[in-house]
Amino acid sequence: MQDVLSQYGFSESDCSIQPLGNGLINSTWLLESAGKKYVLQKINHTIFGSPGDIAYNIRLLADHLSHAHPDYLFVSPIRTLKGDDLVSSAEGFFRIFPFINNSHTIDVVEEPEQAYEAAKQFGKFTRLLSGFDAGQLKITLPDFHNLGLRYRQFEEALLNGNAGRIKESAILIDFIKANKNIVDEFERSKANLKIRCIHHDTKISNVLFDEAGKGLCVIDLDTIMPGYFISDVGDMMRTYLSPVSEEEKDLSKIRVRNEYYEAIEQGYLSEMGEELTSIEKSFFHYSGKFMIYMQALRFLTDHLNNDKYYGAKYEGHNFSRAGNQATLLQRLMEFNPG
Ligand code: GN1
Ligand code: MG
Repeated sequence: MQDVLSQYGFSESDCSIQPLGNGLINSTWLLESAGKKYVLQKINHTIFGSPGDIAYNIRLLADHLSHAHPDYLFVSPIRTLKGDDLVSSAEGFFRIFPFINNSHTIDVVEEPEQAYEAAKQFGKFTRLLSGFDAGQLKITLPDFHNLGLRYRQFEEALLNGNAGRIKESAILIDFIKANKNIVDEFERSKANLKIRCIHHDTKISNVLFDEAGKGLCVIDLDTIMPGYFISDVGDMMRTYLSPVSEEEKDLSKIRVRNEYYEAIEQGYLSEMGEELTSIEKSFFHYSGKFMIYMQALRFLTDHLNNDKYYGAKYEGHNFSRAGNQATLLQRLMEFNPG
């Protein structure tokens, strides 16, 4: 790490470094040096093929927002002594963000107000960038939320994946196939959805809160790309509606909570209500089905492909996550908002 730290003028002997957060893709640490806190992150280069594109996007947005909305808190990386946003070392690609004082993240939504605040922050982010041409952004993960492609990757895994796992997953595979209409609806909806600046990873731990519990800003900016609002609203439904996360193995605990659904809707529309067209609004409820189905599909596909994308902390981990998400989808399909 010394090689990386020295490029910022830090020395390993003066720094304390502790693991931070629980993201599945990148590695994150809290770095403390000379009484100041930072967030050090190693980008997963296997997944993000061009880390320089991420740095490019964040810089482009930071420059735009600092002119168009100077009061908006947008956390961009600190620069190295040479002025770079990103360090490439023998161990990979690293960057350092300032730690926002008196801020914290949460891992589980425990109050509807938290869902409201988070939804408001994600809505605000897209709204403030409505005057920015999303087409200028580099595509950091091609086809990230292309549900049609995700389905084709699933079909490919059924042909060439782990045969034993395919056999054991029959019930889940059938459930995914039986709900393929969600993919077809995506293909039909696209013509009606505007291309916007979308965060694409709106889990609650990607929002910073202040001490009073108000949302401060959004973080984890690597998947900001042109996209559809259903990605952000849907991922909030996926991760805020149920009292338990995708890691829960006791499926009886998975529920859809109406007050959280309303909080997402009110929070997001408090910012985006005037931005979304009425046709887009008609896809609001579909968002949740879209994202939960996609996550079930991605976890199941990865299980069939021997966990090569997400990794697994125990045997059958991605199978368990896929079953969790399938149950959540089932609960959402039974749910009537209001
Ligand atoms: C990954 O790394 P993390 O936890 O922010 C994934 C998301 C999934 C999520 C599921 C780049 O996000 O798309 O929804 O896991 N990010 C990538 O927990 O694949
Ligand atoms: Mg992420």
